[in-house]
Amino acid sequence: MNNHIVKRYKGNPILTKKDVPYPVETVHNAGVTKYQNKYIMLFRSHKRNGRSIIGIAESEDGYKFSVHKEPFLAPSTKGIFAEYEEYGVEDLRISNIDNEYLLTYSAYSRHGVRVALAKTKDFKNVEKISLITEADYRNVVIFPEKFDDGRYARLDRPHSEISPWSIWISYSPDLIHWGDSRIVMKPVTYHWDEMKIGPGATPLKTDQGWLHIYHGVFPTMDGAVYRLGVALHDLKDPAKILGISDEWILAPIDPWEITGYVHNVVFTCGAVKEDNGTIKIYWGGADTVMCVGEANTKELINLCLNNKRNPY
Ligand code: BMA
Repeated sequence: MNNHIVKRYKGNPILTKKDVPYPVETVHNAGVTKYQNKYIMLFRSHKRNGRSIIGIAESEDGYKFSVHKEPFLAPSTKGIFAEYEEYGVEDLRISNIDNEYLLTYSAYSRHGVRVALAKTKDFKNVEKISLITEADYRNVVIFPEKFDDGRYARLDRPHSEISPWSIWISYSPDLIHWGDSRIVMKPVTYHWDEMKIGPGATPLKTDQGWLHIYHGVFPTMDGAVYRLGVALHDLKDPAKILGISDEWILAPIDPWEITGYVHNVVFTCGAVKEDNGTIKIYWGGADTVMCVGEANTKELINLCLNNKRNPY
């Protein structure tokens, strides 16, 4: 077993609703990045009507975060975004590319769930750019670099009856028009991720490939269990998977991961690669609180390469 792969921070949970200066019921599924030597966390909160907004917190050390007075991103009230964000905005990811921060998040409405793209340069002013999927898509992570052909690449998770909840890749010349899509990995039957998988944290560049920490779900008599796994994608051709760890790297164990708004959930939208060979992984516990843990980059790569499961 590899329970030690992610070393949980002793001070978990690092952010809860008590830390938020406006009324919310949860603090979870946050995108995290570094900006001007600080850690920025864009976290999701359920309001008391059950719909979600995105708040912002910052930190000097990646553990102790303070929350800004006002939410960072909320459903639009006019224009095209208003129609598709009516039921809330969720699970934001951050990708730092060309001195801009790309923000992708789920937009819920009566038409289903789509993914929207916004941009910021300073985490103060945000511009909503475009809705970049139809329904039913979630979990878009954009690789933080353009590829040789000058295109952006993203992982996402469409849903269909025939091939449920798998991870796909698509490309774009301009971040708005996406295509050339293909599947990269699927859930595996009677495996910890057999029910569904989806992109998690924005992929991290290493000298051996792009590390992608994703979530996998197993159905039980007591509902679904959300865990985290790791895959390594080719540096030049991210559609090519070099290896996927057969074992999960994180499962709900702490009390605030086992019980909460939705029990038995660890769910990531962000991880930060440090200069000392470690990765800080941030995850929502039971859709209620934010947690952090540290993994060793080499160990994660070894898991992908030496103890593989097939992509599908
Ligand atoms: C998924 C999403 C996530 C959530 C998870 C567990 O389908 O809604 O935002 O963390 O379920 O409830």
